[in-house]
Amino acid sequence: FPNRTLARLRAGEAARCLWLSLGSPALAEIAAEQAPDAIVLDLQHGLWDVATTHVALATAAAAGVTPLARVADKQAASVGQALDAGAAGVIVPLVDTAEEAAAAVAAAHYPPGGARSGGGMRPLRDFPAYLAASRTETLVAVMIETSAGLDNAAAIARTPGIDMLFVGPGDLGLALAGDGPPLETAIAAILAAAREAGVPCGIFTPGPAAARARLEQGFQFVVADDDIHLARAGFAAALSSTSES
Ligand code: 3PY
Ligand code: MG
Repeated sequence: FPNRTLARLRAGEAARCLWLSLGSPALAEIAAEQAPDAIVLDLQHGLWDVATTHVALATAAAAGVTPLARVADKQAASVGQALDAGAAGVIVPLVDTAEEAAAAVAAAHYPPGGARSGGGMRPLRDFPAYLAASRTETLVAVMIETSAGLDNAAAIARTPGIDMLFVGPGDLGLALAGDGPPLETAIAAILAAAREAGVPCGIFTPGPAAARARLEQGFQFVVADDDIHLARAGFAAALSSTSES
């Protein structure tokens, strides 16, 4: 807090994140030094544990970069743990219905608006200040990446307290393979549902070219790159440019 990414989204501006899966606080420090709007720790598929998550989120916050977590699942405990660790917002995967979206909002906010439990080393350092800031500065994004989520995208987008829809093209592609609309048709429908509700829409993008294209399409939050892709591409390019033949 303050949440630079949420401020940009609320102002109708775009935000770019760096997505980190490899579980390295050192890599988070290097990423934060590049001054993205946000870093996202992937707690669903990444290599993060509780201790490395705490360090990486603090490193980002100290650099003025919004520390976000894509949480492991849509359970309230997963949302609360990420926020207690210092995340200024959560990206909740696999949200199917408006009820689940409302549950994600409730999990991220303290009473009376929500049901988050008070505790944790970071919130408790100065709880009155944290409590006040958390009410306006906590970002709640829900992922649309299932057939049900696609069907319910309009209702999910209208759920009070949702700050952003975030498309997961990987899982959405898996869900729609075989039957269902083409992936790009589904993605466009989710973007339209978000716009109709006046809610920003983000999408996972595999690198800068895809990120630029999605920004031009009207998405407001994109992944400029992620550590797995960058490491593979960087190492492969280095080896190929030093090969003998
Ligand atoms: C997806 O594409 O399914 C994602 O969850 C992106 O991280
Ligand atoms: Mg996914």
